[in-house]
Amino acid sequence: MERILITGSTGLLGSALVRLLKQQGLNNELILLNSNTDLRDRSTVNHIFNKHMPTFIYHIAAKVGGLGANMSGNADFFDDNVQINTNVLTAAAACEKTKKVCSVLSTCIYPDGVSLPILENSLHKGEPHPSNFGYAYSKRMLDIQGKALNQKLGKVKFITATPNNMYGENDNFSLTDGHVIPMVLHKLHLAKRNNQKQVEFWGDGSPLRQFSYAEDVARDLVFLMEHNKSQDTINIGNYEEYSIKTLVMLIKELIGYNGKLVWNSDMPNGQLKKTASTKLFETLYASILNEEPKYHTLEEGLKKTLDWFVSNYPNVRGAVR
Ligand code: GFB
Repeated sequence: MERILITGSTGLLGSALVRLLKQQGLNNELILLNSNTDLRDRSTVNHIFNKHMPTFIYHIAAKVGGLGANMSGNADFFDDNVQINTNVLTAAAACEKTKKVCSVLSTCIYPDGVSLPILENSLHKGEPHPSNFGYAYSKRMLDIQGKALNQKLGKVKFITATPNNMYGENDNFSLTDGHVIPMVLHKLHLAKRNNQKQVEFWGDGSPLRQFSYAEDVARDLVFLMEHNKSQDTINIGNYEEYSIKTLVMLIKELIGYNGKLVWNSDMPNGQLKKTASTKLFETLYASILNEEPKYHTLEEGLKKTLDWFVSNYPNVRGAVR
């Protein structure tokens, strides 16, 4: 029986992956770690590997956050993620039972200002956007350590995938540290409930982002674990791009908020654009499954996320109590 370890199994992407693998009939095979397990502690990680000797690992756990959290926490994003990643990959390399490890990067780690759409081979060709350099370099080191360990082992045991901005159920809806979709959804939900006259958003709404519903990204990870033999990262996700202003209008419509939207240019825009090509993944997917990978449209994904949020509020991360 395979033993499939998932770090970060209760978060946005981890919980979507657990749901998918259970739908595929896996259950006893799953070893689920959540944020109660401190992966920054090497002896804790080694104990888990000695106890479970996992055969496959989805390494998803990370210190993540939106633009605001990153700008005020580059040191902690770097420190925590480097410790977590180094401990997990070193233990996985030493565990002979472990056949393959799939780790997750993010399109925000690519160099800022490279030609668009971003290709995977530009990963180390320049500095990332200053708003999230701590997180970006910690994730670049995940790519580097995986390749160094593959070289040491003489085989490709460590692969990575690079999704764009993810959203969905079990996200962090914090009104300070959250990403744009959960934070805007939360703000507009409260504004409607409390009859607020207006709601404020960051920047001027002009930045562009690609958004992927976490369940679709989970599907892509399972595909890559099974079929990807390359150690070079591969971009995944919905290629469609939206301005933040368009996104906010979509959520406003979905929630039915009729108040005024205010843009605060004292708050950061962050990176203006980080369009990433998904051609490599689409080609690999079609070559094996003879079809295009299908993604929820933003409207479909937002609707599902909003329904989940409203039916679970305030038992969601970042809720106002
Ligand atoms: O999702 P987000 O926080 O992160 O912000 P990034 C996306 C865009 O939404 C930025 C704008 O242009 C923000 O200025 N925005 C407008 C808002 N109103 C709001 C608001 O109320 N809250 C938030 N959060 N944003 C992150 C990286 O960058 O992307 C992380 O810092 C990570 O490391 C993540 O990689 C995927 O897309 O700008």
